[in-house]
Order: sequence, then structure tokens, then C-alpha cells
Amino acid sequence: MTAHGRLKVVVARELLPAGAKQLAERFELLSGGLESTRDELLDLVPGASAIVADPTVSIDDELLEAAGSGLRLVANFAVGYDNVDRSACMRRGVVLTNTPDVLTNATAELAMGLTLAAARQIPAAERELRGGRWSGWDPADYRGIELSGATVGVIGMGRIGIRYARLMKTFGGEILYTSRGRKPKEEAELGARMVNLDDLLSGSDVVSLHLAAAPGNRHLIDSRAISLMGPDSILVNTARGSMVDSLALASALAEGRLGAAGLDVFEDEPDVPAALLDAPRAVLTPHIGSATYRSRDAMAELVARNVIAVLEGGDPLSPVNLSPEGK
Ligand code: 8YV
Repeated sequence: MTAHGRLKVVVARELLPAGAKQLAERFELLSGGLESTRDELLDLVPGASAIVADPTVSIDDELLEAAGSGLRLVANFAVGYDNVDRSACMRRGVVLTNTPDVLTNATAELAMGLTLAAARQIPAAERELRGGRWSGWDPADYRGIELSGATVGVIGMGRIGIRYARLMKTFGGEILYTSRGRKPKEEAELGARMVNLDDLLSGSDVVSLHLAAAPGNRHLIDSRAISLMGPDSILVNTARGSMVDSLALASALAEGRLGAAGLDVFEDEPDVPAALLDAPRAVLTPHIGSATYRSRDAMAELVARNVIAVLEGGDPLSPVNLSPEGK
């Protein structure tokens, strides 16, 4: 509670007006800003009832301790929450919320866009043209991979994976997937087949990652996994950078052992390894999966509705299960 009798809500970096406006009407709202440092955040959180975070903000014991015992909620502006120490939240009775559903279409559409852009080398072709290096039409120039009839492997058949599978099914190929459990509805609707990871990697023309990051899937796509993929196949990652060994991927692209890659996420954002920047047939975007007007506004609104619900004594709209086995 602040001197003005209002509960204090701290936005670690920035919340879009679609959410910030509602919070500012009810609470004392403080924002660190996009450039805020860890130390500035530690100075900002004492006495906060809620913290609004995003994947770039590490929510750990130290930060929760600095906020103090009045902290009731961490509202993450993202569906992923690998930036949050869930057991630390659980120990302190702090609720964690995320923003599922509202970004499903946006993220799946970007994954599809990266798939197409990588298959046809659209960014590299455009760079050549803009760089004044287009010397004339050449029948051998920029020949790419055709997606019609391609087998698409979806690693992680959750909400975003399913949406991506539906979009990619329009190319008419087969859908393979890995998942914790069978998806009978998608099997019936898309003819999708659940297989093990190795069979997915060796049997797909396109492999797209849609898993939540976890310690157990760090470098899930390493040099061995890449070696199972065909030399014309495409790897797409809009999930988390930690799941792909960037250097192994860059070597495979440089040596022609992999067809192309479309990546929106990186291991140590915003740093992108030079090897990837230099790799041929790699399309790289700066973590824009959910960046549509509709999705980002809906995410901000959902963050605000979660904060309001919890601080006004109700139930969170989209709580994260904090138990160790929870997803
Ligand atoms: C971005 C995401 O993190 O929701 C996620 O998990 O990775 C993306 O939505 C988000 O846009 C940045 O806050």
C-alpha cells in the first residue's frame, strides 16, 4: 500500500496502454521502462502487491524477497514463463499468471511465415535487390524448397503447435507430431500422426518447435538431432532459443547439411551468435511471435485483468500451475 492508500503494482519494464490504463485507474502503477536494470528493479519492487514481468525479466528469490511479504501476484506478459522461479513463487504463496490463447494465432502465423520465408529465401532475395546486387533474372537464382505436399513435424502439439499444424495442413502434406499425450481430435481432423522425436526428425520436411522451455529440453535440437533431418529440410523455432544448439545449427547450414532455418528466438537474447548471423539460408527475426496489434493488446489486457482479479480478492483468469509436475 502506498501513502495514497492504493496498492502498488510494478511493471518491471513496460506494459502497453491496453493493460496499463486499467491498472493506473485502480492502483499506484510504476514502470521500470525498457532500459531498466536489475538493480533499478530491485529498488522499485519493495512494497509491491503485484509485479508485471515479461520473458526478459528474471523473477527469482532475490526479487521476490525484495518485493516483500505483501506481494500477491506475478503477472507474466507472455505465455512462456521460463523466466520465473515457480518454486520460489509457490514457497511464498505468490500467484503466477501468463497470457495463453490470445497469442496462439499470432505466433502460429509467424511460424508459418518463417517457414515460407526460409523455404524460399525471401529475406536474402530482398536484401540482394535492395543492395543493388540484382543483375538480372536468372533461372537458377534463389531456387527454394516447395512446401506443397511437405511433411510437417510439430514438436509440442499444444495450442500453438495445433494452430501451426492446421495452417500448414493447407499445403496438403502429412502432419507428424510429438506430444505428452495423443491428440485424437487433430488426428481425426488433420490425419496427424504421433511419433517419437527421432522419427519426426527423419520423416519431416519441416520441423517446427512449439514446446515450453524446460531444463530437460535444453538443446533438444543438437547436432545429432540435426543429422537426422534431411539436407533439404527446414527447422523453425518460435518457442525458446534454449531448445536449439545454435552453433550446431549454424554449422549444418554452412555445410549444406540442412536446407534452411527460420528462427524467432535465441539462446541469449538479444545477442545472436555471429555464426548464425553469417549462416546461409537462415531467416532471423527478433522475438516477434506474438507481435500483432490484436495479440499484444489482448496480452496486455489479460495481464491487467489477472492483476485486478487477484488484488480485488478474486481468482486469477489464467493461473500457472506452480506444482513441480504442473505444466
Ligand atoms: C514474447 C513469448 O515473449 O509469450 C511468449 O512466451 O515468447 C512472446 O509472446 C512476448 O511477446 C514478449 O513479452
